[in-house]
Amino acid sequence: MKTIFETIKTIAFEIDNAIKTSDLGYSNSENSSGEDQLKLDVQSDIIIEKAFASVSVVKNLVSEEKEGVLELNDLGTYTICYDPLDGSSLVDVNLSVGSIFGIYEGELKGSNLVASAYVVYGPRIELVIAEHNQKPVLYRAVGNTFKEIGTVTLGKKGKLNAPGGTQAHWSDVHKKYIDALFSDGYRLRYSGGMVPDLHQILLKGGGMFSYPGTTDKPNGKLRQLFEVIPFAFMYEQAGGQAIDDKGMRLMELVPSHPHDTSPCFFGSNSEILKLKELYGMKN
Ligand code: P6P
Repeated sequence: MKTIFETIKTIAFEIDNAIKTSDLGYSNSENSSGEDQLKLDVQSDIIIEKAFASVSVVKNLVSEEKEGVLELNDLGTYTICYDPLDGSSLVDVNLSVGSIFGIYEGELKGSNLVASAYVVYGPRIELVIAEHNQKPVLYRAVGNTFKEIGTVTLGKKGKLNAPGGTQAHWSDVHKKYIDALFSDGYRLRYSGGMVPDLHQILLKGGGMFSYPGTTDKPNGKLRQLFEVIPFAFMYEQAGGQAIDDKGMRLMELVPSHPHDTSPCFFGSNSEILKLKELYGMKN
């Protein structure tokens, strides 16, 4: 596992350099979710694939930018599901973006997640790694290495509200929930980049990030294997919760297809409790 984390550190510097030096135009292709691919999406995906090709414990790769499962090492142990550059369209307005990694052993489902990691490409490059039975650990790039900063913990209640999805397509109960948070004094913090938006709530010690099912996207937008489950693990290990719109832990998801999505709520305990109350979920 250490080799995987060290490889992610190398990947982080290479993708950060690509962000700063590459062409921001669109490639003439789409990803598996039918989204136009930026050249930077494709380039970041290639960087990651090349980096893990030489890591013997990595058996397979599943990428947001590719359809199926890429077999790397038959004798490997782990499958890494990743979003190489989440929120890449924000690069051309100079906002932060990120890479997300879910490390699985065996069948690709939440309960088989062994560890997760994400990188934030912002004013600084930051990396957070979560493993079982310990708090997530924050690292910060200093020169050409990563310095360990400390652990990440969510408090009981926060002040930040990151409401995703098109508001015109929210359900009445979801609008009621979001309005209740704002009436309680929460501040809007939403950039449209899942990684920096969730990173901010983690580092500020609490709040709610939501991307619900909507009338235009009933199963939400965020992908289970390489966005939702890795961050669900992060939030649970930090002392918070991560559930879907039925109240099920996102760590219990069993995708039927590598690109399946799920409605998702990530938050500290107070915000999740209020969600369950308003949505009428069993506690
Ligand atoms: P919306 C970026 O495209 C992304 O996949 C996530 O990073 C982000 O949280 C979400 O979509 C934003 O979606 O519909 O709120 O613009």
